Amino acid sequence: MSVLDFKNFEFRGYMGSRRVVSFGFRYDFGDSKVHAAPDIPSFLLPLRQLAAQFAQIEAAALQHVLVTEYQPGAGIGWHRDRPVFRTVTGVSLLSPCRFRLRRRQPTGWHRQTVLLEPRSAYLLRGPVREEWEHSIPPAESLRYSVTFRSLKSEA
Ligand SMILES: O=C(O)CCC(=O)C(=O)O
Repeated sequence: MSVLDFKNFEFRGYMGSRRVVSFGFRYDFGDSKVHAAPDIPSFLLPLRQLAAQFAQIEAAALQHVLVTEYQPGAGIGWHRDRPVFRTVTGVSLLSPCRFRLRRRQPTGWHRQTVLLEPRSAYLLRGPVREEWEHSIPPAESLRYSVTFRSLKSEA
């Protein structure tokens, strides 16, 4: 059995309510750079393979893996993923969540919500990646996500 070494998500001194663990690379909000992280554990490689097939990308290109734990009440605020990353594909586990999207329009925010059922996957690429922001409201029950990212610095 593998035990993941979750740490509270920290953003420039602010502690988020979710807990995260990174593999391959980790993003440091202090210097806005990616740094080496522990190797992707073998039990996550089959999931990375599936995510890569879903995203139609080589599995090896998904070099950054982030496992996030959302205890009840934990969510994630509006953001776009950092520009160092290219493709973002995620797998949603254990409980459903509302994946909210918004994009600024001259007349106000254009909003969409996608219901992510447990074991479903999503892909952020193109306008939904570059132009739309996303957020997840506080979880009602325990949820995990596994997000896989490729780096822009790679081919
Ligand atoms: O939990 C999720 O599926 C989304 C995670 C996310 O938006 C992020 O890590 O930037």
